[in-house]
Amino acid sequence: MTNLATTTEDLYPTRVAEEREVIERSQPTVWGTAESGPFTEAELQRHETRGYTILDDFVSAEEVRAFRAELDRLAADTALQGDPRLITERSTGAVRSVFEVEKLSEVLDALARSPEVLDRARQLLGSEVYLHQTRINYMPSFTGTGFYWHSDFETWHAEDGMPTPRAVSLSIALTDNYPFNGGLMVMPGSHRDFVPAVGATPDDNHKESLKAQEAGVPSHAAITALAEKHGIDQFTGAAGSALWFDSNIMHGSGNNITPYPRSNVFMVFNSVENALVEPFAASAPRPTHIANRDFTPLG
Ligand code: 6CS
Ligand code: FE
Repeated sequence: MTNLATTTEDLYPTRVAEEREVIERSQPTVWGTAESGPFTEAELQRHETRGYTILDDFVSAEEVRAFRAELDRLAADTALQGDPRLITERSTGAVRSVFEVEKLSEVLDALARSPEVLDRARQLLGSEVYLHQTRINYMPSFTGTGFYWHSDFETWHAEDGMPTPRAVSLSIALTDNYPFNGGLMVMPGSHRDFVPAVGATPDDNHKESLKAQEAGVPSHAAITALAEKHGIDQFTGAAGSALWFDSNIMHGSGNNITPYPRSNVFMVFNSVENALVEPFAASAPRPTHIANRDFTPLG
């Protein structure tokens, strides 16, 4: 059995010494077909082109209430104090994110395995899937800080050893997403451009990057070129709406100074044919609560 780490070619070199050309994505965005799941042909074509799909009323008001109750329960759970899965806001100490929620909440575990979710992830990725990462983002009111422009796949490739962008994220809004309360911005079509980042990954980078990302962030020049080429869309939607987005789409969110929190549950599905190997640009793999290494297909 050859050691995958040495034979998996690095198709997307990043965290390099100096600025490099954008790498054209060599993999599809949609791997399945209209026959293989709930997305229609038209929806799949738009997802292939834009790199994201918005589904209004993806979960019911009742489910939103149940997920919000879990969000509040986890944020208040004293047993989670000091747990590495709980990330606080640098400025206020307020809860910013909780990771690995499928292991902390039966309600959210059931959501990840529900046909509405699982069949769509399988269809987009054209294979069995497993959970690479899950988190709840609180984006609290008044002091919630956002996430600077980045590609998730750039981080997952560099720090988690994800070979190709054959992964998709689902973000379900648990509060109303307005344009003004730290809503997610995406550059439609940018998922087809891989932007190599400049600068080596610090050891234990995740200890800082989950509060504010420094390594792996594209340069102003790269962001400007990408924004000129693709434009910027803002994801707004009522609580219960869902955003499916490609692992490599350039996205970010602003701070939230309004009285309205912008909370969401975030689940990342990776193809079982894209299982993690050794990190491509980091000294050690990240902990499994951030990058799951149990590739058993989700059922
Ligand atoms: O490092 C990560 O895996 C996380 N960081 C961000 C900003 N988005 C994706 C992911 O949750
Ligand atoms: Fe992200």
